[in-house]
Amino acid sequence: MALVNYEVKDKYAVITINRPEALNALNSAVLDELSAVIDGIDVNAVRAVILTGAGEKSFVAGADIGEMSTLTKSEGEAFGKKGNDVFRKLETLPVPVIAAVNGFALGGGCEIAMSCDIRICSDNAMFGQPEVGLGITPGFGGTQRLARTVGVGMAKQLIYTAKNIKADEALRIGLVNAVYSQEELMGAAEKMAGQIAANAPIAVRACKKAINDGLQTDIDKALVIEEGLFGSCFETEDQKEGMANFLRKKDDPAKKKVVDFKNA
Ligand code: CO8
Repeated sequence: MALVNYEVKDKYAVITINRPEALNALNSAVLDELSAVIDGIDVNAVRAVILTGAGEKSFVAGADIGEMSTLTKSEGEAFGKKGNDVFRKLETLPVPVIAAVNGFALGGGCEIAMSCDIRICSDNAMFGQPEVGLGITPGFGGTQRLARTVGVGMAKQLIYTAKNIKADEALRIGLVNAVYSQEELMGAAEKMAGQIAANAPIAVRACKKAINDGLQTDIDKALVIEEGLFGSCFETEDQKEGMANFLRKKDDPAKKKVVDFKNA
């Protein structure tokens, strides 16, 4: 059975980490399969992606502690790089990725969620970076992305204390955007993916690139990045049709229609 399932649903897709007997812990085999699944996404057909975990209990309970327990220094570095490379692929995937966190998101689980554009979770979700309690640092980007996501002080508190937090606290500190019941979570993720997929895909992709690339540089360079991507939209059919539709609507509300963006 696949360790990572991939299902295309209309204009969005769902990736499910499928190792429920180990609470979807990330071993090398899972990371390899996830990497191959991400490589295989047709970002011209798929306009948004949802990442979730199999089973009722866990999104991803971390990197595989059994596999890590015997690593040498160089093997540890290589394992960290393997995870970082896969998570970076997810972060830089041209289309938005929504993490639907359906339970434990600990260590590498919290880290993979932070590589996604948007996080929503179920009310049984639990987040944390327990690594220092295991004698290691967060090694799949946690020391970098947690501070960028929730601020330096809160990130340091979570990482140094290794204390897990529940969904309501994750919402309070801005680690997730919304909390749903377990039953409602996937529906909410799919609704959001559908809303994203209904918008002009080239513009959505340009927004992701502008936000991600802009955050890595100073504001003056960031605004130049935005200007370039904004300008590039004017070469698209979707810009012409999107704006023409607005102007038609203004003239005559009866002409209002939902634009079927062509990704062109
Ligand atoms: N790795 C391997 N197996 C795991 C993991 C894990 N992270 N988490 C759970 N499992 C397995 C358990 O061993 C158990 O297997 P088995 O049935 O064969 O004994 C099965 O999943 C079910 O788990 P539990 O029986 O423990 O379930 P509970 O409901 O009692 O507890 C918990 C759930 C609280 C989530 C508990 O399983 C737990 O604490 N898991 C570990 C969580 C953790 O510490 N995660 C962080 C790991 S470190 C990490 O992610 C570092 C990332 C960067 C690595 C960089 C490398 C260089």
